Amino acid sequence: MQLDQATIDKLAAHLETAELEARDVLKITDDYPHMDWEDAYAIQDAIRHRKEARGQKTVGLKAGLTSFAKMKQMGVESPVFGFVSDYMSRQDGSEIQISELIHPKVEAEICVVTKAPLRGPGCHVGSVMAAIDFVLPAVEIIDSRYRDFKFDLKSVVADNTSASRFVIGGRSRDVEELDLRTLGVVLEKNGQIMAMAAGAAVLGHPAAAVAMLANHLGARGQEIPAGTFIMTGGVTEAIPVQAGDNIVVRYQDLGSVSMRFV
Ligand code: OOG
Ligand code: MG
Repeated sequence: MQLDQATIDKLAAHLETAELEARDVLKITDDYPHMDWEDAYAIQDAIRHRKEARGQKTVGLKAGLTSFAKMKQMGVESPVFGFVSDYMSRQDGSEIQISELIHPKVEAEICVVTKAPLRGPGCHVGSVMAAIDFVLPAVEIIDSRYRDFKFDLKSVVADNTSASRFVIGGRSRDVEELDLRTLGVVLEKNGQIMAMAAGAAVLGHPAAAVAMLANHLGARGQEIPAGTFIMTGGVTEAIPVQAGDNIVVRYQDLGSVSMRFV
């Protein structure tokens, strides 16, 4: 740790206020170039505590920057982890208010819900597959609080990995019915195909993102409890959206997820 608790709390308030007021800020490593990974996750944890103290429930965990397309788009080379809260959830087919956001982008994600706890170190695709209750599709709406989506990994971790909204839709399936690696995903904006990929785009296998998350938490003495909703990360690059845009993502064997930005 390089930062003291007062600075961690101050940066958490700074970033969470930017989120809640839909205002962009400069990346925090500009002012705190020596902050380390522990500081970055401590700031994210402090944001989570602020939300939970307000009664907002943490309803899922997310892995981000898990596909090559996303890493390339953002110019970074390792995954990051964050959380989603109840107030970020929107119904399939609903309208999403652009005025509450800064510069949103959509991401197509393959998600799982666990039926057994997962604890690293040593978690691998096999242990994750055994712990998956079911698979379901979701679209994440990310909205970095940093100006022009310009950040480094520590800044984005502190900013809860740009978490902002998410829409679960389609239909859930037992994991035995699917091949998560070849599961195809087509992302359309206003009827036009913008991007497509298969599950293997995510670290070779979406379950590998969950294993990484379990190992990351294990290193901090934490686990993924049974019954956790986990987003494994965008399979393609993220697509910017504006008011008036219609998004439909079609998932092989899992139906589709859609929303309209207003
Ligand atoms: C960071 C969050 C990335 C994903 O699925 O890759 C993410 C960002 O790109 O702003 O959620
Ligand atoms: Mg994401």
